[in-house]
Amino acid sequence: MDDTAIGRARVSDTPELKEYYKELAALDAGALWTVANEIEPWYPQPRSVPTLWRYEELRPLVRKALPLVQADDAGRRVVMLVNPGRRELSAAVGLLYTGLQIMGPGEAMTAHRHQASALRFVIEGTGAWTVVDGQKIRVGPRDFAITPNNTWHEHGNESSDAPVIWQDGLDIPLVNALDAGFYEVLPGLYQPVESSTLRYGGHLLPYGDIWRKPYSPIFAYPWDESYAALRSFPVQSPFDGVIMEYSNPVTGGSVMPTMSAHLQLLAPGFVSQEHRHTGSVVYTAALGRGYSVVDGQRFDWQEGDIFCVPSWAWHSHANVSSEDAVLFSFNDFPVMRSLGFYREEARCD
Ligand code: GTQ
Repeated sequence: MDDTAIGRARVSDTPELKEYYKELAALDAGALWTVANEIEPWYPQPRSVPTLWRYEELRPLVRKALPLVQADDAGRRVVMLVNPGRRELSAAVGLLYTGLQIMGPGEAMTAHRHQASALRFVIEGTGAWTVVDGQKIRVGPRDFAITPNNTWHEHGNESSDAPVIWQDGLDIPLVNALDAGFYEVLPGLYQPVESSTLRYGGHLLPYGDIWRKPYSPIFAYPWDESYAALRSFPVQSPFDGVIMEYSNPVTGGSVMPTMSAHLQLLAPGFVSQEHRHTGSVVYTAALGRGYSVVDGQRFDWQEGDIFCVPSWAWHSHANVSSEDAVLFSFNDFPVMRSLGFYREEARCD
């Protein structure tokens, strides 16, 4: 990986060249060899850095937002997680956004839709609901739900006593990097609820129906069933423990075209091997405690903590406690795979 090798750009500045670069700049042009090694690195060079956000530290500030801003003024009352390597972008890692949204008892947000896809992972509180394209979904702690792009959605908290805090995951930075963002507020502000039972929630295809949409018809994936499935599966990945992908049952693929999500069980005493891959991942400690090593940095995590793994960073996960540890995560692998950008490597030394 030698930038002085033939095949890399290795032109030294001279007074004539500097003059020449000025002439090019005046015409809104430039010489490729001045930037070639930077814009075509040997391997991915993310500016996002491995970061851990501790729930214990964030929670009081998330709760502080409740009386400070009206939900209707904020649109959504969310504390977003900003990667310290790239503060100018509202992204947690790579082109993924995440945040902690708080909804007070009895609160309801207005309906909107946008080009970005969204997913939710409930951290605490029992009264959360969301209406996605007319179907009302109720979610509790550790449940996972999706709001595919351009579906009308609104949400709230119907409990009478405690706030709900859930994690939002969106591909907003990806949509913006591609200059493809659109946003609409629903005329009338609230969707008529067609059904308070999820139409496809029983995993049954209604008579006469052929599902042709590019996302999963299952909008909510409850924790109890997901955790039970993880616990019953005997095969472990050396890198991830018992890991399962939330999937679209129609295709067997990811729940949405741009983002996928996983749940993984690290059994007591499990210490993974290291691997790296293209694509960015945001992890949430769903249950128990453990640690992950990302690019040589150790992050000890416990329930509610969120951390990220930038593209191509070596990482491993461990649970040295005597209880189960479960990580929820979401990623941009579907984008990487569909563009032919996905690569993975195990550490062999
Ligand atoms: O619920 O649609 O955290 O549009 C950020 C942007 C949540 C949402 C966020 C959004 C949403």
